[in-house]
Amino acid sequence: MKPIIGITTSIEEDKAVKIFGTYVTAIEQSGGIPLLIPYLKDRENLERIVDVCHGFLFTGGKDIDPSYYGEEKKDTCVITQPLRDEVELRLFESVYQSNKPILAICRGIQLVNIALGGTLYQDIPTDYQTNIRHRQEEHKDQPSHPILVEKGTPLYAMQKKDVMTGNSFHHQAIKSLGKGLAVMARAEDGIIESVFSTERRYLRAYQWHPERLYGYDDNKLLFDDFIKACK
Ligand SMILES: [Mn+2]
Repeated sequence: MKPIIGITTSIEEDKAVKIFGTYVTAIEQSGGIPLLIPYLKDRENLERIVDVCHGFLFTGGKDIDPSYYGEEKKDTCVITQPLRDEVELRLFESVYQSNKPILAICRGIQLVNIALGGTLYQDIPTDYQTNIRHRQEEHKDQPSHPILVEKGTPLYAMQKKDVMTGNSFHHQAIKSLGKGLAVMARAEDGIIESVFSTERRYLRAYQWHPERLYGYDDNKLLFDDFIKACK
């Protein structure tokens, strides 16, 4: 039976629900049934979605309000979406408790880290010394900076290589790690590009967008591996 995968969406100021179709396609291509999760006010409704789905994809998007990790919002922090923050953090809490598989991408890795008590660099160009452009000028479907995979991690077991090519369109990144998270990969400047949970069945998070890089390395494997874990 194909697993149903709950996908978080961007909840805009005007209440519009948006998502890049690339996430939906990637889930379907790897054998899952995508189900978009809108803004739900009622906690019990969200709980029912957690019951129904077999796995969850936390997607990319705008910055998360720094008050969730105890910091004042700096001017460099871009737009925040209070409704989305509220839904996703509540959803994460419930999914994490359920021990169902989690895949998190871009904003997703940041959300997972914050939900588990970690912090972020609010703006890499001003808060971190680096020569790497984490907000690439190349097209989103093109790779830009290398991803250094750490040996002995699930990502290494999957890819069997030390270096992958990643795309990069983030201006924030993990500063201190959340509870139970371990690093799987970094950029050459030390910025964390991937983590996994040592305390849960399956929680893998990537700062780059594998769903847009199927022609490079085996990025599709990251989705195949997730769907396999959801069965
Ligand atoms: Mn990057």
